[in-house]
Amino acid sequence: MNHMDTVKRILELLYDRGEGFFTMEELASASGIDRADLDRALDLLRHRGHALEVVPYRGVRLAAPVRLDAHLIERELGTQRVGRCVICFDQVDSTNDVAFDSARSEGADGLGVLAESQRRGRGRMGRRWISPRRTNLLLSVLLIDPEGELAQEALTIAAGLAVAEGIELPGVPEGRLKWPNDVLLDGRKVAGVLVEIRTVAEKRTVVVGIGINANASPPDEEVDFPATSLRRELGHPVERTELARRVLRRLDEWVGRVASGRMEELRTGWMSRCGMLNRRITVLSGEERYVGRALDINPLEGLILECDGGQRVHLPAAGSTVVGWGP
Ligand code: BT5
Repeated sequence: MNHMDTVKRILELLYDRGEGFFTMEELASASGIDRADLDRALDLLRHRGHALEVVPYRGVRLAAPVRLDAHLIERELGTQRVGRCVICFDQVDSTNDVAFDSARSEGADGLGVLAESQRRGRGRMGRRWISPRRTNLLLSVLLIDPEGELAQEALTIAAGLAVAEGIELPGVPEGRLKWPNDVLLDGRKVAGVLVEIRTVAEKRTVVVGIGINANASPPDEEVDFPATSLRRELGHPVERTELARRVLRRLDEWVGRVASGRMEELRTGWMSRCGMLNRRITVLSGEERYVGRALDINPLEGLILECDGGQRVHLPAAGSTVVGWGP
């Protein structure tokens, strides 16, 4: 085993032990190195940003919150496309931008970009995404789509479903989707999705950006819709590595469905988690305001609304926001 493999192995051992400690002797022997090499490997882990807690007579463990680490996320992930390669940053402007910037690299399709914080995290239509450092998941997945198989509308729904499934933990209420791009728990926003499309090196390139409030959410006065976090729902902190892995796996499945045109599965998935079907809602779409009953979703065309005047309209996800809903 080379030096880097040893460091990865030590990280795995520490991570898998969770809150438990490893004595130095035990850790050295489990990773097959001597004490001096172990000290060097632990220094390297610290250098990579992992906080270690060393307690006399007990040993060493990873301090919480565990820093997001590409190796721990990629390890035996088992996905076809999404997250085959992962990179983690401390701070970036926006993980969506980093993903687009990586699109020219060899084998970039499916790349997952995570960051501990963003300087300019964005939502749709110039809005901001707020997330304190090292608390939540800020994730972007790059998909190179030269054949145009991945429609923006469909991917937005797919990502919402992937998040709703990925955050399913005992004690968390069922994730509901607020069209087009929000995931709610008990009527409060826990995650948002931002799908962006650009042409890079003459290829259609899609980035699915996902922000999940794992351990913190902005106070009500900072957002235009009430927010929540998984921690708030559960009453205890949430480990982000496993959460990222679950979301990547679900996203892999849903992206696979979109790529192979299985839109009916998307529609069914959305219907089963939609909190607004048959309710009277108000939608701002572009400059227009529509009030009516949400009838259906078409994963390629958007929301089908029966307006109060009786006419039916298809509202595209891009540029639309639900601003109010009633019974
Ligand atoms: C979204 O936009 O909900 C999409 C958010 C996508 C964020 C991810 S993070 C990783 C990737 N990199 C990026 O730069 N972005 C993506 P929208 O529907 O426009 O909602 C934005 C609105 O949600 C804001 O105007 C606030 O009112 C509210 N908001 C901001 N931060 C929030 C948070 N952490 N939790 C809940 N609501 C929030």
